[in-house]
Amino acid sequence: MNILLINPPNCGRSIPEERYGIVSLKQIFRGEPLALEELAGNLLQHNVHIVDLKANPAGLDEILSGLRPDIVGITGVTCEANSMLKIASQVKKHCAPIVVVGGIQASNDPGFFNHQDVDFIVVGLGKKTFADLAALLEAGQYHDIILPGLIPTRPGQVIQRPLFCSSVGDLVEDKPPAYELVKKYRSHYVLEKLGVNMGFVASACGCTHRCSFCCITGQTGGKYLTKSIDAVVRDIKLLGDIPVIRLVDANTFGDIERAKNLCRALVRSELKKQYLADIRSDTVVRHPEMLREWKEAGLRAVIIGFEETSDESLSAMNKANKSSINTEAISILNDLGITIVGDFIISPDYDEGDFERLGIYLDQNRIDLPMITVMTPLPGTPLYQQQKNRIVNHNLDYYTLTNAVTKTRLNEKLFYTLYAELISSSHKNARI
Ligand code: B12
Ligand code: SF4
Repeated sequence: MNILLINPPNCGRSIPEERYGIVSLKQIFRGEPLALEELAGNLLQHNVHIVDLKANPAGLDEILSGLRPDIVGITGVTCEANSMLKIASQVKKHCAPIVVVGGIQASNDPGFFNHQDVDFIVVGLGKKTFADLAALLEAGQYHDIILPGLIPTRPGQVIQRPLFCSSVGDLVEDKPPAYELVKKYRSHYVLEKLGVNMGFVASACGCTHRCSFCCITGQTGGKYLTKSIDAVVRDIKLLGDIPVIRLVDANTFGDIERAKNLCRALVRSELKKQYLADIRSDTVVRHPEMLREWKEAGLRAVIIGFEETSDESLSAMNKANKSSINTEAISILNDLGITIVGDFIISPDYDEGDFERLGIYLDQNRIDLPMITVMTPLPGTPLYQQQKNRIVNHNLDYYTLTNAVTKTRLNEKLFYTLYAELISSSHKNARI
């Protein structure tokens, strides 16, 4: 079968830019489409291609001029959902392939893709399901296909998210990501602050926590699934001489014994890479000795969801963490010399005092690169259930986490002005 896997272009719209000319809040990140490389790794018996429209926005027309795919797979996050449908429509017009969508938005809000230009929606990790689907289609079976997490579309009818949890078998870890399929785009995948190439490796999927705003739960049904240490080391080796590895897991340190073993395996393998990985602040506080070992193994930076500065706000998000723990983690990481990328979430309910309070916190605590987003009720999350009646902007193009889609308490222009000022002042000494 000819299989084409598509990464949508950088998209997402910006209210502050469109309404107030504030351009500094729009974010453009770079990185390889690991989801598609993982899927492709289990499809190599087919003629499989990846087109990365973030790296080459004209890439779809170019590849379609020489290829008639039998199956098209499209990935995407929430702000890319409308673009995914546009791409589906474009490929359907071109050669009527079977169109399959998957990824974080499809997993959390599959109903959005119940559309005439989409044939199947995949909820969850999908690496096994997609390969099994391709095999059935190749054998000529187009109907009555039942596979874990697979939803055939029925436009006009209501479809339900299946009660499905991914399992460790869905990682299909014996089939590594097909990194070679994005070779021609590799020069685009740079860590801009350092100007060095960065490769992505998934070592674990999902998270057992239940933060109300977070869409990760939808990916595995709340399970934490880990790859074997050997598979992680193998994937890092496959990236060759790329110096910086971003472990893209929602939490690389969700199983402490495994995290220690992974660290020791990295040292033993003498890979000499630098690593960026996500961790919770309570893990840092409970296991500083593990972080010290990881620092020796090459851990350059950690990404931590601090989210808010008060226990009350953390509790309202069901973060299961404390402000004092966040502060202690910052101090431990500063002492260890590990760079901190710190995620914070401002609420559309923020007033001037709230912006000031966060600004003071960021002045007083050394977070090397604060990443500040706006609380967004992403479809499929508990926060969405709480806030759905307050949403004033339903266009998913704006669900970039840098727009307020519920009404701001402050005058909207003032809200975005203070948001932009906070980012600008907190990034003055930013480094990674
Ligand atoms: C790496 C990453 C990126 C990369 C993506 C590289 C790319 N695709 O080009 C970059 C840096 C570019 C990026 C950008 C953004 N990101 Co990002 N990113 C991540 C991160 C850290 C890891 C994703 C990943 O690679 N996982 C590993 C792969 C293997 O897992 P996966 O993506 O879930 O894919 C598996 C399954 O879902 C499934 N699957 C996926 N697609 C498909 C398709 C088909 C057909 C099938 C069958 C299956 C399938 O198969 C895969 C293998 O099992 C996640 C957080 C996290 N830990 O998940 C945030 C995350 C996905 N990003 C997020 C956001 C918000 C963004 C931005 C909007 C940020 C911004 N404001 O600009 C932009 C979006 C791009 C844009 N502006 O248009 C949010 C998404 C929330 C949401 N629901 O929308 C997340 C969850 C982080 C968060 N804060 O919560 N991101
Ligand atoms: S925000 Fe982090 S800790 Fe909370 S559920 Fe999401 S991945 Fe887990």
